[in-house]
Amino acid sequence: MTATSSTLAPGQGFAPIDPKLALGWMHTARFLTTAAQLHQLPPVEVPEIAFVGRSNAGKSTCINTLTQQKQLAFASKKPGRTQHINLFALGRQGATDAVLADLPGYGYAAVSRGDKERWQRVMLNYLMQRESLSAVVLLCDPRLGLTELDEALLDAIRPRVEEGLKFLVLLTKADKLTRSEQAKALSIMRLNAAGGEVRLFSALKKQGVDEVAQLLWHWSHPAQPQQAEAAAELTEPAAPSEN
Ligand SMILES: Nc1nc2c(ncn2[C@@H]2O[C@H](COP(=O)(O)OP(=O)(O)O)[C@@H](O)[C@H]2O)c(=O)[nH]1
Ligand SMILES: [Mg+2]
Repeated sequence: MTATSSTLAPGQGFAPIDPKLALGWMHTARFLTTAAQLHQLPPVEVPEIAFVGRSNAGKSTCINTLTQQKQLAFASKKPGRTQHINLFALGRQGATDAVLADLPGYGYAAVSRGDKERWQRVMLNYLMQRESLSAVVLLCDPRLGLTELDEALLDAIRPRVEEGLKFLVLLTKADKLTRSEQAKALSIMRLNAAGGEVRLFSALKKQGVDEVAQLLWHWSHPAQPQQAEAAAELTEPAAPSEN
């Protein structure tokens, strides 16, 4: 069984942690607050991980699967909340150590043009200005590929990715692709997700769940992997000296 050792891409440099720890951490997610505008969101002192993607990409299903809670992201479906940014706290009660942000899905055909433009503005403002934002997870149905709005989002976050914002593209509904289609979708997306991670995800088959939980855990607990890396370096042979 190699699920744990194969979970992280080569070169990522994370010491694997017990997937149960990461999944247990994700399971602590609870509703924190909701806001229609960036300035209505409370400041957050811990890493914030935003989930974004076009409507129907599988975002609610992904959040519910990762947190192992049937209803969590569907809270966003309550009337009046679909156009909101919803925050969920992670970590032990009273010791929140990260926040998930569920952003409005974009591109939904039945929405008026004015509403679409407002959502886009809220989303782009959030992605460009939110101080606590430390990671973005972009959900993409690989059968549709990146849409114009996905591309606009990539353009908006690119400068922040260059400054250290973590970025992950999840290719959702992977169960609908054959193995060779999965491999093709991965390599195409790796070309487009400059500097970001790309993973296959299936809520139906639970594909990628452990892996993504571990990645988000590492991103939100940067001190631990550094310690693990430092420990690993001590056991590596020293670089050759000049003379
Ligand atoms: N086959 C399959 N269908 C999925 C998966 N994830 C989501 N879906 C379906 O895709 C549709 C949209 O999912 P939803 O999570 O509501 O998308 P959202 O609009 O991005 O929040 C629903 O019918 C889901 O059942 C998956 O991993 N596999
Ligand atoms: Mg949804």
